[in-house]
Amino acid sequence: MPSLPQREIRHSVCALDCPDACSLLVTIEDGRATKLRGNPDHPVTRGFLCAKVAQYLERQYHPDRLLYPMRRTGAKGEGRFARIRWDEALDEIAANLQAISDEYGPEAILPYSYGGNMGFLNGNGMDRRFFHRLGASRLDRTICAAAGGAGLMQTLGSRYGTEPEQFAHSKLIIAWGANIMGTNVHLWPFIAEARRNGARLYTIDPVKNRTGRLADRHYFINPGSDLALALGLMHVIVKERLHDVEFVSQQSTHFDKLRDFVEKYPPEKVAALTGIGAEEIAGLAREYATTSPAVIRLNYGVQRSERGGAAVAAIAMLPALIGSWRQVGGGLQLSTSQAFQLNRAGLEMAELQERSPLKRQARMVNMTELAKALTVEADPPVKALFVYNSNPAAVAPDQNRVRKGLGRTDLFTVVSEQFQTDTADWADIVLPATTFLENTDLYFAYGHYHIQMARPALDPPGECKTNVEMFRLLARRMGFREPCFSETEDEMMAGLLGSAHPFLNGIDLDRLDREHSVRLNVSEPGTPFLPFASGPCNLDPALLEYTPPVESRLGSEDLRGLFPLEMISPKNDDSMNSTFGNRPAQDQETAVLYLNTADAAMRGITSGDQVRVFNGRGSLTLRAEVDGVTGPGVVSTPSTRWSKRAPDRRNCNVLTSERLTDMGGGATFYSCLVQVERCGD
Ligand SMILES: Nc1nc2c(c(=O)[nH]1)N[C@H]1C(S)=C(S)[C@@H](COP(=O)(O)OP(=O)(O)OC[C@H]3O[C@@H](n4cnc5c(=O)[nH]c(N)nc54)[C@H](O)[C@@H]3O)O[C@H]1N2
Ligand SMILES: Nc1nc2c(c(=O)[nH]1)N[C@H]1C(S)=C(S)[C@@H](COP(=O)(O)OP(=O)(O)OC[C@H]3O[C@@H](n4cnc5c(=O)[nH]c(N)nc54)[C@H](O)[C@@H]3O)O[C@H]1N2
Ligand code: SF4
Ligand SMILES: [Mo]
Repeated sequence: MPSLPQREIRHSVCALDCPDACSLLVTIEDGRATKLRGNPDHPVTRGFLCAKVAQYLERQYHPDRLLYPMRRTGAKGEGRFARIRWDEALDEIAANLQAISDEYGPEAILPYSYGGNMGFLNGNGMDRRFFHRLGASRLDRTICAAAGGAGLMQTLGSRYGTEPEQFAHSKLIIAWGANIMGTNVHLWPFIAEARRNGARLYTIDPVKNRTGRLADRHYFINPGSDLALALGLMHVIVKERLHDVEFVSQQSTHFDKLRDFVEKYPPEKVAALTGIGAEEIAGLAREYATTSPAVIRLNYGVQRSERGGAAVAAIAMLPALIGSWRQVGGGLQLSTSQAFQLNRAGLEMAELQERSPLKRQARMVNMTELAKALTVEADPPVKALFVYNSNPAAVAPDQNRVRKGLGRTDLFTVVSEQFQTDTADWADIVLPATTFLENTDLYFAYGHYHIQMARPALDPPGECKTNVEMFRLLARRMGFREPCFSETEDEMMAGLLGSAHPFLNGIDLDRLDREHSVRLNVSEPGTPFLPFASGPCNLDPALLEYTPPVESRLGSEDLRGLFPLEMISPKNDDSMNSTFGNRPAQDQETAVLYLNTADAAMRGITSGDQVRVFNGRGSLTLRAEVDGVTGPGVVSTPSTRWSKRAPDRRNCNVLTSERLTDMGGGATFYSCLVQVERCGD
C-alpha cells in the first residue's frame, strides 16, 4: 500500500454476520485508525453503529491478535503453539492434504467456514475454488438460515422481501422471533419513525428481550409453535373473510386447499399449542388483516427449531393472504440476500471439481452435523479439517461430541483465525488472518438492498493474510496451475459483477469505487414490489400439518419427563456469535440463565444462585436470573461465549442437539429440553 497521508477518512464495510452490513468511516492518523463510525450518508447505516462494532478498534489493535503462523507443541486442545514461518506452514499443510488425498481420496478433507467474514471474496471466493480443485468434501452451510431459506422458497419462490426503508410507512409492525434492538438495530429508526406516525409494534417471542420490552404488546409463545400460530391466524382471517380476495386470486395458487386446511386450526386449539390465549389470537388476526399497511419482520429465531422450515413457509403466506404486498410498508422481510444476483458460479467455480482427482462432484457434509462427521465411521472418514471464518468448537451443536472429534490424534486440523479461539486450540497449524478493515471485498446484505465495496483502510499487522491470499498461496503449493488462482481481487470482483440480472444494471467496479454503496435496481424507490421471483405465491399447505418438536414440552414424553424445561440460547445483544469471545463483558453476559419465577420457586432458586443446567448431552453451570424475561417452562441463556473462558470450560452448546429441521437440513439450537437445579443441592 502507498504510504498514508497524515489524516484521512477511509471507507469500509462491516463484514460481520449481521443483516445491517454497515457502511463505515475510518479515521486514519499517521497510519493508525483513531476513530470508527457509521457513515451518515448511507441510507440504512445513517451515521451510527451497534455497541459491539463501535468498539471494534479495540479488537483491531488488541495485543492478543494472532500475527504469525504457529505449529502445535502441546496436546490437542491444550492451546500450546510455537511460531513458524509461512513457508513452513504452507509446506506442511500442502504435504498433509496431499498425503490424505492420496491415501483416502480428497473427500477425506473437509472445509469448515461460516459467517466470520461476509465478503464475497473472503467468505466464498478463493476458498471455494481451492477446495473444489482439491476435490474436498463440500460443506452444506446450514447452521444459521437453511430452514428459513427453504420455507421462504417454498412460499415466495425467493429469499427477499420488504425493504427496510419502507418500514417507516407501516402502521402495524410484527417482530416475529426478531430481536431488532439486539441483532438488526439499523431497522429500528424506521420503526421509530413509523411509531411516531401512529404505528404499533408487537413482538412474538418466547423471550421478552430488549425489543419485547419496547413493544406495544408482547406475545409469549411456546418455542417451536409458530407454525401453529400462523395457521390459527389464517383460520380467523379466512373464516371472517378478512383476506384480500382479489390479491389472492391474482397473485397466489392453492388458496382453496389452504382454506380447507386451516379449518382444523381454530384459536382454541392453537392456544393450547402456543400458550397464547384464544381471544388474543383472534384479536391479533383481525388487527393484522385490517391494519394497512402491516408488515412482518420475521427473523431467524423462529427457524432454529424442528418445525422451523414449515413455520417460515406458513408465516410467509400471511402477507399474500391480506394483500399487504400491494402497499409501501407492507409485506414481510426475513432476508434480502437473494436480490444480490451476482455471478457467484463464476466466483466459486464448482466445475473445478472435474479437474480434481475425484473427477466428479464431491459429497456434501452438513455443517450442523460436524460432531457426526468427526466421530462416526464414514467412507472416506474425515482426516483433515480446514477451519476459517468460524469457531465450531464454540458454536456447533452437541459440543462434547464435537470436541471428541477435534481431539482425534489422526485428524489434521488447520485453523485460520484472528484470535486464539476455542477451535484454534485444537489446531495442528494456526494461520493469522486479517480483519475486514484490512481487506478488499464486495458485500451483499441480508437486511437491505445496497451493494458495497471496500478497499483496505489499514495495513495488516504482523504476517496476517486475507483468506484470498492464503488460498492463493496454498493453491500454488498444491501445484494448481489454473489461471483462476492468480486472479487479483479486482478481477474477481469484476467477474462477480458481470451478471446480466436487471437488479445489477449499471453497477460496476468503477461506480462502486466512486460511490462505495449502490442500491440494487429491485424497484423504483418508494414503490412496493413483489418478491415472487418465479410465479405467484404458493399457498399449498401440504407440508404444514403441525406436530410439536420432539424436544419440547408437548413433544417426546420420555424426554420431557426427565428434562421439563425448554432452553433458548438466542443472540447476545452486544456480541456477534462467538467473535468477541475474548471480551470480559461477553463472559459476564453469557454466564446467565433466565428463569421464570414459577420454575425458579419450584427449585428453590433465587437470582444470583449458581445453577446446573443439564440434559442427556451435557451439563453446564450458569448464574440464575429470575425475572419476567421468559414464560413458565422456558429458560434462556444468551449465546455464545468462548468455552475455555468459562469456569467449567464449556458453553450452552454442550446442551444443544444435532437434530435437523424439517426443511433445509438446518440446526435446531432452540428445540432443546433441559433440567435445572441449584448447585450444591
Ligand atoms: N447482537 C448480535 N447481533 C447479531 C448476532 C449476535 O450474535 N449478536 N448474530 C447474527 C446472526 S449470525 C444472525 S443469524 C442474526 C439472527 O438474528 P435473530 O434471528 O434476530 O436472532 P436470534 O437471537 O437467533 O432469534 C431472534 C429471536 O427469536 C426468538 N426465538 C427463539 N425461538 C423462537 C421460537 O420458537 N419462536 C419465536 N417466535 N421466537 C423464537 C429468540 O428468543 C430471539 O429473541 O443476528 C445477527 N446479529
Ligand atoms: N447455542 C447457539 N449456538 C449457535 C447460535 C445460537 O443462536 N445459539 N447461532 C448459530 C448461528 S445463527 C450462526 S451464524 C453460527 C455462527 O458461527 P460462526 O460463523 O462460527 O461465527 P463466530 O462464532 O462469530 O466465529 C467467526 C470466526 O471467524 C473469525 N474471522 C473473522 N473474519 C475472518 C477472516 O477474514 N478470516 C478468517 N480466517 N477468520 C475470520 C472470527 O475471528 C471468529 O472467530 O453460530 C450458531 N451457533
Ligand atoms: S454488526 Fe451489524 S449493526 Fe454492527 S456495525 Fe456491523 S453491520 Fe452494523
Ligand atoms: Mo447466523
